[in-house]
Amino acid sequence: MVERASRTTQAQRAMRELLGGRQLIVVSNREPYAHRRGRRGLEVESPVGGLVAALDPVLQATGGVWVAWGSGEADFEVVDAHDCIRVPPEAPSYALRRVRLTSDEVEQYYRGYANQSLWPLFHLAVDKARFVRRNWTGYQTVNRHFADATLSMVSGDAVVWIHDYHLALCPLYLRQDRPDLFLSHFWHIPWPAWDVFRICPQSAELIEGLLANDLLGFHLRRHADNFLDCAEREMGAEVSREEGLVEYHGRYTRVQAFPISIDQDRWERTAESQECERWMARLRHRFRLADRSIGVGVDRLDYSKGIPERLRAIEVLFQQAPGVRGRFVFIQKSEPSRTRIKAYRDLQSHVEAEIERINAFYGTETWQPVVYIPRPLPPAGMAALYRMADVCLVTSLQDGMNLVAKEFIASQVDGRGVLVLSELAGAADEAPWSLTINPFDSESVAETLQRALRMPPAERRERMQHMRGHLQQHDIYHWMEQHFRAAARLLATRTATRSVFTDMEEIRQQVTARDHLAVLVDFDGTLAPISDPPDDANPPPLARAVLARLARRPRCLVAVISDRALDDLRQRVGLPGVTYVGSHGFEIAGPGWGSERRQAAEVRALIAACSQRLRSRLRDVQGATVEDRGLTTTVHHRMVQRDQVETIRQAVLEEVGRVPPGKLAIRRGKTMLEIRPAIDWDKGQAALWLLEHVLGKDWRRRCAVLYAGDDRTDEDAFLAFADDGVTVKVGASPYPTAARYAVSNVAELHALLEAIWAWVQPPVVPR
Ligand code: GDG
Repeated sequence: MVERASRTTQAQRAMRELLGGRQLIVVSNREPYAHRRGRRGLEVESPVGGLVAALDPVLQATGGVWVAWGSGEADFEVVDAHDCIRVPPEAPSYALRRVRLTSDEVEQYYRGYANQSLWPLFHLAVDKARFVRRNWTGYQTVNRHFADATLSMVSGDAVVWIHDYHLALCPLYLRQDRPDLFLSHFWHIPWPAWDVFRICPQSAELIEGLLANDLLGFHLRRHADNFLDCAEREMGAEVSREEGLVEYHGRYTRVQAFPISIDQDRWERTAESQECERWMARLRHRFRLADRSIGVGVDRLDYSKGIPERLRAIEVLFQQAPGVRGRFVFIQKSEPSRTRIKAYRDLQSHVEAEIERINAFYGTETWQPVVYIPRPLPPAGMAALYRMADVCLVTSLQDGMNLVAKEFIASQVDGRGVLVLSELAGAADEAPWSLTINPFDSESVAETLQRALRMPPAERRERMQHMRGHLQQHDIYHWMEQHFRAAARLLATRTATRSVFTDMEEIRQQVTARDHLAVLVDFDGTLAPISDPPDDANPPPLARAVLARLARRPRCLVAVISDRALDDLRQRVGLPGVTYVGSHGFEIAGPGWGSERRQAAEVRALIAACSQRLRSRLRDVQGATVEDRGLTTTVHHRMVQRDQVETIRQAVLEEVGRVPPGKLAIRRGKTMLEIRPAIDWDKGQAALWLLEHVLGKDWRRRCAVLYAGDDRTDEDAFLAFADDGVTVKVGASPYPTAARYAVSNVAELHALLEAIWAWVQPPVVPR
């Protein structure tokens, strides 16, 4: 329990720090607590979803506000005159502001526009999408209600975090009233390509609404890219794909991917509990599972989850492999969802009829092939299903992420289950250790199921171990921290960047204020002019000279930080006394303590071994190339025949599989697979590590810092020193920068370094 508490506390602390005293307001359609009239009088219900589980403790710590539709039938019996109630009921610590909606509004905004226009269109179920003017009007009205409710709760400086496709217009309405608010929005479903999106008659209005945000998050980079495309084509907005930035009417929106996750720790503990074991025994007995292999599917009953397609594949399995009959039971856990919409009612009857048909046709006296559980199960019951499963089958036809896949991984404490995962679900991008399928191809899904059922225990365990390692590092708290860090970075860009030369006196005071001085500079574009080819880049003699003088001064730490490899960097600068930070901070060597970070050395060795083995394994695959860059290795398959790509993928998985879990990650590109260290590390973190390593934990008290850089990767360092460093952006910025000062070019930076030298050089002592 200790570990769990500390994970939550850690996240709470990080969030509080990143908010920097600002008020946090979360806005979502669903509320974290609903009041209902039950048998025992008023009852409070909390939805089981991951978002509430993650954000509730944060709001409890920061004491913010949650704005949501008051959907419980007794919700407005318990609120105050402002429609607010303090929650959680047992220890009130933040305000829940409930939005009142009439039944017509719910019909038009929620059931109508959100769930019968946007949801189907964005999940490529174009034939199910209906666009009714009345629903659109209702959507606008309700988005205004949400904006008004939010505005009524703002006090001072606030960070507003809006959720999902129900509230696309809310940011615009907020912005119109309060241009100064920091608005962030997370979109939980996919964003389709422009050709699909433009089917929506209100496409321009939706984009305009979302471009009022400062930060817009999607699960995946490709969803973010689709949005950027739409913003460019639909609105003629200025888009930088590389930076993930849109400029529209003089405002910037950063568009970024943040793959959502689950409270891994909570699921794991539930799965390990005795209550879960009791549930496993109960389910085994109740459904006569005996020692049969078990398959599990868990979904809201939604057409995007591919449940009929899944049942079809199971039937094909029984036909393809008659030996499986009697020995395999598939459990489908699905609570009906959105039942007031016809498409959902039709789906429900269809799924029920299919299950009945399969059971009648294939079942025997003693064996029911498919078990359907529509009634609610408590968390321990859900964890029991996941834990006892030999296979979890996720067949989404389109899915933003899919949390079920992650819940299964977290609950697999015995490591015996196999995840069979649709490549059309966002989760597939993060789970190279699953068996991926195309849910539209029932034959091959059935074959994959067979493969999963036959998979040797050692391979199952190994695959599961890798997936669990990844999930441990990428849980819901990691997701939130990433989000808040991005927000903090953007908030820092709001302070206007000033030219160095108008503020020389202020800078002088800052760099001379402490005993020690750290001069940290990026290489390409900062110390050395950008050159093409990059191989020609070298610092001009004057820049080298001033850096050398600074490096010789006592109590002055001079470091050059770059994405170049350490040796390359050292060679180009070639000055003694300078610390070199290469590969974005993975490798660091300083005078007198010249050693790279242990982690980097270890990873480098692992990657080198992987590359070597891959080279020899892929020797006969025509067109495959392995490019070893030291800390990353890329296997290119652009020139490889299609039927050979799977061989390459398998080889990469196996080779990375030899490495202890949690050390290396695989990134899948369109025509390549990249193997890289599974660690979050950037120039900011590297610089902080360096200062602490050289000067000790209390370095902030003892050392003034100047950090200069010219590109996006330097923004992390600008943020790291936002409060008390002199941060200098070199060159014009195509995006808002977190640096406090700017110089126009490399030469101006050198002039600044000369000025600093003049301020800090030891006075000449007369003889
Ligand atoms: C949207 C996006 C994205 C399902 N059936 C039952 C049940 N569940 C729980 C699961 C899981 C949750 O519902 C479903 O989460 P998903 O992520 O799979 O799907 P959506 O509801 O469509 O969520 C999705 C997500 O937002 C987060 O951003 O991943 O892509 O579509 O937690 O356990 N829970 C219980 N009984 C059920 O029958 N108790």
